[in-house]
Amino acid sequence: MGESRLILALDVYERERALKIAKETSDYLRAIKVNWPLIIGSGLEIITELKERTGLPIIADLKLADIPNTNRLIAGKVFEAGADYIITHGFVGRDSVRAVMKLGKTIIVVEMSHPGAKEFIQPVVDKLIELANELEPFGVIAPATRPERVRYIRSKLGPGIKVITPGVGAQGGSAREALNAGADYIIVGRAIYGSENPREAAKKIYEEIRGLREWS
Ligand code: OMP
Repeated sequence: MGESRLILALDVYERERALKIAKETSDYLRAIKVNWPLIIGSGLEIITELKERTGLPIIADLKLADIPNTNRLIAGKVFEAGADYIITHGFVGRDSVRAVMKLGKTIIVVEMSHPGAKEFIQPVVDKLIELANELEPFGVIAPATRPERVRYIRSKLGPGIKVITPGVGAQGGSAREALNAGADYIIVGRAIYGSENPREAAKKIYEEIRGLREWS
């Protein structure tokens, strides 16, 4: 990925709106993350189209959590559409994660950003970190809403594995704090696409974090 450390979560339904926002903000982005809302609203081809129009890498955030064969069937089509990375859950086990990793670059969810993540995910974070260290994916997801957890996860994780943190802005997390805690990239959705001027919103975050040092 290029120089910026900002990833846009493009969680809108409509193709036209998605393409417009992507075009307006692309100068400030490292990658675009596509989740179910956009895929359901605009079809899988939106991945191909966003990639062609912006030249940016596309992260398909499907949070896969199925048996290896189903994960493989889904991931195959999504990589074929042009996705550069897929986000998958780790709690389903090594075999399910390996099925995705065989097909392309993978990001494993280690700890989620919402309050409910404390119920079931946080108690098994050490095991998910262990899984990531063993399988060596491109990166892991950690919560920008809890910088102390980002710091903990970074400290236990192999240096070659990127830490990617959603939860900045609408969920209350700070871009600067997440990066200072060891995140490599931040994910921002509503604070950009929901703003009056998405380009200005992206630029503001880009400029806020530009001077912070790279961790890995
Ligand atoms: P905003 O809260 O609007 O900035 O969007 C955050 C984006 O990151 C959404 O696409 C979420 O689905 C995603 N996300 C989280 O918010 N929390 C997580 O723990 C994991 C993700 C993700 O995997 O990207």
